[in-house]
Amino acid sequence: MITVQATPYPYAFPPGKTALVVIDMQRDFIEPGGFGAALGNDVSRLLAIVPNVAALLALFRAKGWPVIHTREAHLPDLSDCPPAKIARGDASPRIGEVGPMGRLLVRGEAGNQIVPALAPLAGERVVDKPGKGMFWATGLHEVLQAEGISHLIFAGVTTEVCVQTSMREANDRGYDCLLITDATESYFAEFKAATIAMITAQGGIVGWAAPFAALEAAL
Ligand code: TIU
Repeated sequence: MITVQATPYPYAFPPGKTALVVIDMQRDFIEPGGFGAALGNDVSRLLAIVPNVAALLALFRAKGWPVIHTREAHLPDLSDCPPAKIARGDASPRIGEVGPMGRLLVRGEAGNQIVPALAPLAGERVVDKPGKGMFWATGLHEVLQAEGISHLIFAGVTTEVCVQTSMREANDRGYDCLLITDATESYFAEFKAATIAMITAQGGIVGWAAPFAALEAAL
C-alpha cells in the first residue's frame, strides 16, 4: 500500500488495483466556444489546471498504472440523452446544437475531443458517458470489477458536477476515492471549495482529498 497525506486522514491505495480517472477534460468545457462557454461560464479557470492534470497523467504513465479518461458525450441521434437533459437551460444553446467546435456534447465532434495536451495514449480507456456520472449507462463498473480495481484517484472537470457525481457513484459502488485538489476545477471557486469540504466531511463520507504534491511525496 502507498499512503498519501490527505483530508480527512491518510489515504492508502494498492498499486495495481488503483486507476486514475480524468473526468471530461474535453474542449467542450475547457476551450472558448464549447458547451461550458455556451452556458455563460469563464472557461479560463478550467484551462489553468491542464498542466497539473498532465503531470498527474505523466506520473501514472511512468508507473504503468491504469488510466481512464471520460468524456461527456452523446450519440449523434441523441437517443442516449434524456429529453429533460436536452431541454434544460434558459436561452443557452442546447446539447446537439451546432457551435464553433461542432455539435455540443456529441460524440465525434471537434469539441468533444480531449484537449491535445491530455490526449489519451493507446491502451488508456476512454469512456463516453451520457450522464454527469461515469457509471450511469457505461458498463464501467463491471469492467473495473473484472480488472480488480478497488481504488480510484480523480482529476478533471467540473469539480461539483461530473467529478463529484462520478465520485459519489464510485463511493456507492465500493471504491475508495481520492480527489486531487489542484487537478480539478469548477467555473465557480466557491463550488469547488464546497465540494471538497462536503466529500471529506463526516470522516470522508464520499472520499479523500489531497494536492498533487502529497501524491508525489508518497511515492
Ligand atoms: N456545467 C458543468 O459545470 N459541468 C458539466 O456540464 N459537465 C461536467 O462537469 N463535465
